[in-house]
Amino acid sequence: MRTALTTCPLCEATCGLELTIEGDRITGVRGDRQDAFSGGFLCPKGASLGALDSDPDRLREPVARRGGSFEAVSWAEAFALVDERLSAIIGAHGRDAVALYLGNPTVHSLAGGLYAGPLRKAAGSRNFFTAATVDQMPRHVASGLLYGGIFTIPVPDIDRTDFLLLLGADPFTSNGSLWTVPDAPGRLKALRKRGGAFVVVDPRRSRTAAAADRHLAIVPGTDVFLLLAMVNELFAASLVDLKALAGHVNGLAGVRELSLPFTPEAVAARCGIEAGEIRALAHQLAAAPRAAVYGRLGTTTVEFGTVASWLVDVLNVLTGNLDRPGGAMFPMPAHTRRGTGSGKGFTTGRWHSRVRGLPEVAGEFPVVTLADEIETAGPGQVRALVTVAGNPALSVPNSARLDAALSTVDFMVSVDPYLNETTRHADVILPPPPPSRRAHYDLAFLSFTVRNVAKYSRAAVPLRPGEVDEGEILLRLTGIFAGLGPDADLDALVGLSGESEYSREERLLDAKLRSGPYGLSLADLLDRPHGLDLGPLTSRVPEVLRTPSGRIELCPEPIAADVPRVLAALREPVDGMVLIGRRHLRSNNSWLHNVPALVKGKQLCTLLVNPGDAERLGLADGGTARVTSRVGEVEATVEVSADMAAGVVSLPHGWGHDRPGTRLTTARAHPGVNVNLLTDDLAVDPLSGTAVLNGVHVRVTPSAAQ
Ligand SMILES: Nc1nc2c(c(=O)[nH]1)N[C@H]1C(S)=C(S)[C@@H](COP(=O)(O)OP(=O)(O)OC[C@H]3O[C@@H](n4cnc5c(=O)[nH]c(N)nc54)[C@H](O)[C@@H]3O)O[C@H]1N2
Ligand SMILES: Nc1nc2c(c(=O)[nH]1)N[C@H]1C(S)=C(S)[C@@H](COP(=O)(O)OP(=O)(O)OC[C@H]3O[C@@H](n4cnc5c(=O)[nH]c(N)nc54)[C@H](O)[C@@H]3O)O[C@H]1N2
Ligand code: SF4
Ligand SMILES: [Mo]
Repeated sequence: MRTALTTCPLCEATCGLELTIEGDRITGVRGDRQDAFSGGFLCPKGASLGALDSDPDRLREPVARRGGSFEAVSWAEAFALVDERLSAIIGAHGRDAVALYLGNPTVHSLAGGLYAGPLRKAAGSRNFFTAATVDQMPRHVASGLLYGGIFTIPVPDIDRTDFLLLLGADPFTSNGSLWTVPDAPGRLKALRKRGGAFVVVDPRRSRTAAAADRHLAIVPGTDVFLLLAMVNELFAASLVDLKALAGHVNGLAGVRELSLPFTPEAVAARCGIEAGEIRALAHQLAAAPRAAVYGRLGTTTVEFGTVASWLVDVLNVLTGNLDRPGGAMFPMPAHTRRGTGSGKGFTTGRWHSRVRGLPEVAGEFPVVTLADEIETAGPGQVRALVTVAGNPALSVPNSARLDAALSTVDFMVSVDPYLNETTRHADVILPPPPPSRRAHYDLAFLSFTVRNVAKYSRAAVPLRPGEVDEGEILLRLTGIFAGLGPDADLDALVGLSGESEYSREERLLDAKLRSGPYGLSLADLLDRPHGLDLGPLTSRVPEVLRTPSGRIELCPEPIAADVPRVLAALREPVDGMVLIGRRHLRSNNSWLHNVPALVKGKQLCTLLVNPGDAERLGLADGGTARVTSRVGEVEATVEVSADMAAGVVSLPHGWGHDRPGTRLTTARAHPGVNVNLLTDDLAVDPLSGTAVLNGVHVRVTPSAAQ
């Protein structure tokens, strides 16, 4: 029995873990009290990492479809098959005939962080999709336009702020997103304890809203109006004060102009928030010594996701809170280079999707159009698919259609540890080893931390015979795409030569750290297994900017051009029920439902309905409701809850584990229903191509089966 330190790879909070290891199994998980960043915080998901790690349903070797079922094959056979089939399809139909989907856990692994780029480049296909377009792409577009870099994303400096306005985010449950903030609940409580306050805007009284100083139950999809009205009020009441940013911002007058029609009175009824309340909120934000506005899924996966994401930062700029301690700040990760203060800027639409003509954004197409590209014949049709760490059959809108489309591709390969709703369509599944047997450094999430920190952990347990590291799997696929076959020189693929005591990933990370702002090396991190604290966030404007002007472009043209659409929507009449999503502390997207400890007890996948609506619609707690949208219908268990605003129902995503042909023993016994049978693949935020997952029009009736 021994202990090993690592970082939890499950959500974005990057909690330090102390694992108890017996033989080669994790038999205990504790929060690492000495972790330089998380200080011992742990949630139920992290606590069950051992069960997840040794899940008997996890694939231990590659499988290939033979006839109607999957058979184990050797790695050599698996890669040879992938090479043969992908090369043939590329040879006959070109590179765009192979689509890639990279799912959420890609950004939670060092291998994914290092090799997704080379893989994508070698694939050379325009049919490139990721989870970003069912998640945060509006945030990237807003940052690209404002600052010139899509990863230039400010995070609330939670430990030093006096006031936080959180919209469409539930960090008590999600533990933060694009905001790496281990123990978000503890830090929010500490904010109140030192005399600060936080306000939550959410159609549901989430756990975060329940703990807040104030909860504003907004109508789904209307944050954009609320935020514009706050901007309007800041100008009207002469509360705009850029402070230190004054010499660094273009477009202030344009922003004022855009906000003019959106007075608090004009938006109040549409948002379900009184004009006086909106004014008070703007004044509270302006008056706070140090404050930050933050928006997440409820502001991104909505009809006006990009405009709303932009407005979050506009409010931070107008109140002088961007880039100052206690405001919304830009972290300085140890593995990225310092900026130069200007750059090429950011554009979208450099090419367009074949079927729907949707613009490319950050080199990808909206994943809502993957089914179109598979189904529609003609040159450039998608005939093969590679999925890495993704379960789009559950995660993507109108998933009945996508699920059917997946069964028609000529060849599909999935890098995934499970035979699940998506990978059941694959011809070959390549399973990576479990978390205990891989090294960890958070290339993605260490860029959004509330303090500058760095931490590297080697694998807690060596690979078992026959296991292949995820880095090697991804590079073998890269070699195949590059036309070098399954046995390419993997070091050469990533520009390495010669011998080293370090692994390939360690060498690449070491190089990044050495050219980073702190001049660290891998050895420095190996010396600090609990992580290295590099201090509080510091101001980075203008160095962080990559706009051609070297200034913050506060009123970018593409955004200004979308505001008339916002104004038109403000004037549209609205009625009927709308559907929103939610998360649960014991669930993580689509793939933790096979862990018994996380699904036991009260059912997690329920339709939350406000008591008044339940009575009016004839729905009983524990009964079944039929929910119908433009694209489909589901029958869901009703949970009557005063937490829901009237007219709004909520279903979580990632459920619907009742599909045949999966190997998910526990999840199948707790299937839930798939909310993405209701969400609409035609509904997107046009600037980012991001799906509208919150604010879906539905009809709710008692189930006939009742
Ligand atoms: N209606 C609705 N839909 C949503 C959302 C919503 O709020 N509402 N949320 C959206 C968001 S924010 C996201 S991020 C997406 C997530 O959706 P996806 O990108 O599809 O990701 P997951 O559901 O997390 O599925 C993860 C997959 O990766 C596999 N996996 C786990 N660990 C590893 C690993 O280490 N390596 C590899 N190769 N595979 C691994 C799992 O078995 C699983 O198949 O869902 C989106 N869909
Ligand atoms: N436990 C757990 N943690 C997770 C995940 C998980 O599945 N489970 N997933 C991870 C991933 S991939 C992500 S992207 C993050 C997401 O992180 P968050 O965005 O913090 O997570 P959500 O719980 O989806 O919070 C979104 C909130 O927006 C509200 N909302 C819905 N529509 C609207 C709207 O129109 N306006 C406003 N203002 N609010 C609205 C919902 O009621 C919900 O409370 O969480 C990450 N962490
Ligand atoms: S909060 Fe996130 S990172 Fe921390 S233990 Fe839970 S799942 Fe892991
Ligand atoms: Mo996400």
